[in-house]
Amino acid sequence: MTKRILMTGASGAVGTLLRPLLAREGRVLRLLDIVEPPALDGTGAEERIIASVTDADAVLDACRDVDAVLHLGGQSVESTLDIVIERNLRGTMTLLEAIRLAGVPRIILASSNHAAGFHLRGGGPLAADIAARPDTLYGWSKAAIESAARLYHDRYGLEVLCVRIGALYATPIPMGLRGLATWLSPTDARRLIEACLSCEDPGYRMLWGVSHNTRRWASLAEGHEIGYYPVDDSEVFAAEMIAANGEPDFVNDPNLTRIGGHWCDIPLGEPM
Ligand code: 15L
Repeated sequence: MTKRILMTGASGAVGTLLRPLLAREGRVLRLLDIVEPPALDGTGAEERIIASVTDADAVLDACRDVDAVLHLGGQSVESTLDIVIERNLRGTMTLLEAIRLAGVPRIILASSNHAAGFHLRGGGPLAADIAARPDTLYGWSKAAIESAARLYHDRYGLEVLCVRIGALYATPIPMGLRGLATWLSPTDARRLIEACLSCEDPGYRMLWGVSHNTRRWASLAEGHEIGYYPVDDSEVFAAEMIAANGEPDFVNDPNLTRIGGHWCDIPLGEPM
C-alpha cells in the first residue's frame, strides 16, 4: 500500500535536504510550501501543493489520504513576535486541526534545541522531555507547538513525535564548536525520520535530533526506544573545528555550556 507523507516547509533547507533521503518505493511525498519546491535529483514520487500552512482549506486538502505528516514548516530562527506567532503557532494549530478533520494518525513535529536552550549541560545526558526553557521567541514557539501537539494527542489520540533538532545542515561539517555537541548528520536525520514513521504505537514522544556525537549532552535513550540508532559522530570534524576555533570549554564557556549557546543572548524578537 502506498504511504503518503505530507511534508510541510518542503522548500526550506531541511525539507530540501530530506526529500531525496526519504524517497522510497511505494512512498509518495506530498510537498507543501508557499514557495515552489526546487527540482532535485534522486527524489521519488512527489505531489506539490503551493499554499501557506495557515491556509485552513488548503491544509485540510493537503491532509487528505495522508498516513503521516512531517511538519517542518514555519519560522526557523528568531524573529518578531507577530511572525513567530503567525508562522509557528497559527501555522501549527491550523495544521493540527486539519490533521484531526482528515483523520491523519501521526505527526512528526520539528521542534528545536532552542525550546530548552537555557538548560545547562550537566554531568550526564539530558532527557529529551526536559522541561521547556526557551532561549528566544522562536524557542518559545517550538515549546508551545510541542504542547499544542500534546493537546491533540490527549484529546484525539493523535500520535506525536516531537524532535528537538540540534543542528541539521546540508554541509557535512558541524557548525562551530557548539555543533560538535548538536550536530545531526543528514543520514542520521533520515534514520530518525524513518524510525518516527515506522515505530508502532508511539503515543506522545519527545526525542533529541542529534547524531552519536562524542561531545553530545543529549540523551539518545528515547531515540533507541523507537529504533533510532545514529551512527555518525561529529568527532571526525573535531580536529578541524578546534584548529579553526580553539579548544572548546564545555565546562565554563556559556556559549557551550548552555544548550542554546549564544542564542540565549541574541536580542529577543529581532529578526536574525
Ligand atoms: C535551530 O533551531 C535553527 O532552526 C537552526 O537554524 C540552527 O540554528 C539550530 O537551531 C542550532 O541551534 O544550531
